[in-house]
Order: sequence, then structure tokens, then C-alpha cells
Amino acid sequence: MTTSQNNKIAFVSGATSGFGRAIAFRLAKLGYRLIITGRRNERLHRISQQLKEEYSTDVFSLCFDIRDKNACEQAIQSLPADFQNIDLLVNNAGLAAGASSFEESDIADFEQMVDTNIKGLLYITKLIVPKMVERKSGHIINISSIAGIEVYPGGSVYCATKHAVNAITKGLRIDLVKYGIKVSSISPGMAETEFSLVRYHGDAEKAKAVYAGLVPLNAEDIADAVEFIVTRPKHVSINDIQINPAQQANTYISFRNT
Ligand code: NDP
Ligand code: 8X3
Repeated sequence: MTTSQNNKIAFVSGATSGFGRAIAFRLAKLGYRLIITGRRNERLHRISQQLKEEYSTDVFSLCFDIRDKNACEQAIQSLPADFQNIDLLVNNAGLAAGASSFEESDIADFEQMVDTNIKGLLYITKLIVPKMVERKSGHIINISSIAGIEVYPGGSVYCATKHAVNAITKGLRIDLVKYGIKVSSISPGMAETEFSLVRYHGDAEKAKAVYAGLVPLNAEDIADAVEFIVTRPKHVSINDIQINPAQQANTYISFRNT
């Protein structure tokens, strides 16, 4: 499928799987030119090819670890001139690592979540915002979570990182409103991606059990939310979309078929 370009540039972090990949394809369908990122280069290459073939759009991929401040700087500096004026930043890269009770958790998991979900998001935003400010236009969408609203057993640090994402989202909105820059977030409940496989350090059985007896969200549901946010008129800003599976009331009450 091809589509006409709207000439806007979107930067999607963590586009090698799950939400980020689906968001990249949806934005390409909407005519965006894309910058996609992740650590898995082979996937980035394959997804770039697919995006170009399916939507005839320009794609620039950046392979780096978002936890590494220098790598973030080098990645943004390496953007060619015609990819530097980013209109839409989707801060999506993130993860949960572990689901044990606090006292049994691994400090390395805590560090990975804080370094990725908070510090990585800040590095990228700090590098991209100045040009938005200069141009007095832009839109940032932070992928938060229901975990940014509620706290559940075994989720203290993941929830803390997403609470931080919400505070950063609100703070950015306050500071950037004077430049006409919109700041939105999406706060999904359970969605089946590689998220649980990563959370359980590759244990596929534990990952599958998370969604037992219910129909979780999928990545396209989140791409739908992004599409809704970016297609509102100029005078409308969507602050947050909280979206759950129909069978999930909140983080600890779900109705599961037995
Ligand atoms: P996936 O595991 O499928 O995707 C995560 C993406 O983040 C991958 O592309 C991964 O790329 C990237 N990423 C992770 N760590 C790093 C890093 N250090 N540097 C660069 N990229 C990184 O999970 P989801 O799509 O589900 O998650 C996307 C976002 O949505 C996350 O922020 C997550 O917290 C949030 N979320 C997820 C929910 C769910 O239930 N699935 C619900 C609510 C929010 P690579 O491995 O190639 O580096
Ligand atoms: C992921 C959703 O419910 O595992 O952010 O926190 S949940």
C-alpha cells in the first residue's frame, strides 16, 4: 500500500516490536516520514524495508541503547538535515523487568527500568525539544501505563517509573504550552507484546499466563490511540488516553474465563 506523504517527521523510540512497531506502521500510513529506534539492528533494518515497501515513505533507523546518554546524543547528531525537524516524538521504548515482591527483587532490574523508562525518555526528549521550541511547533506522546496511575504487588519500581513518566508529561505540557507544543500520553492496561516475555526474563510460560482467560489489548489498539491523538484539529490537545482490555477493571481486578 502506498500513501501520500504529509511531510511531517515522526520519531518513534522502541520500534523493533510491540507498540512502537505498530505505531511506526500507522504513522507511515498517515503519511509521516519516520525515524525508528531500538537496539536490535536486524529488526530495524527489516522494519525499515517493510515500511518503505508498504508505504513508500522515507525511513531513517537509529540503533542505540537509550540508557546510554552519549549514544543518544550521537544518534540525534547523526540525523541527516532532512530528518532533523521532528514534528512528532513518540517516547515508547521501555520495559518492566521482574515482578517479584520488593524484598526479593533484583537491584539490576530496578536500575534497568529507571535508566530506560525515565532517564532514556529524558535524554531523548531533551535532545529533540530544542528544535521544536525553535520552530514553535511539535507534539510529544509519552507511552505511559495504567501502572502510572495505580500500584500493584511486585510492581513498585515499574509503577514508579510510569508515575514519573506522568509527572514529566504534565511538567512538559506546562513548560511547552507557550510554544504551541502539545504533550500527550497513552496509559494502557494489559497488552500482549514482548512486554511480559521481557518482564519474566524470557520465561514464555510465565509471560503467557499473564493473559490467561482474557483478551488483552494488542499493539494495533495503541496505534489506534496514537492515530486519534495526532488527527485532532490544531486547537485540540488530548492529554491522556487510558485504555484497558474490556475484561480488566484495574491492575488487580480482571474477569478471566476459566
Ligand atoms: P515490547 O517489549 O514489545 O517493546 C519494547 C520496545 O522498547 C522494543 O522495541 C525495545 O527495542 C525497546 N527498548 C527497550 N529497552 C530499550 C533500550 N534500553 N534502548 C532502546 N530501546 C529499548 O513492549 P511494548 O511494546 O509492550 O512496550 C512499549 C511501551 O509500552 C513500554 O514503555 C511499556 O512500558 C509500555 N506499556 C506496555 C504495556 C503492555 O502491557 N504491553 C502496557 C502499558 C504500557 P530493543 O529491544 O530492540 O532495544
Ligand atoms: C504494563 C501494564 O498492568 O503490567 O504497563 O502494569 S501492567
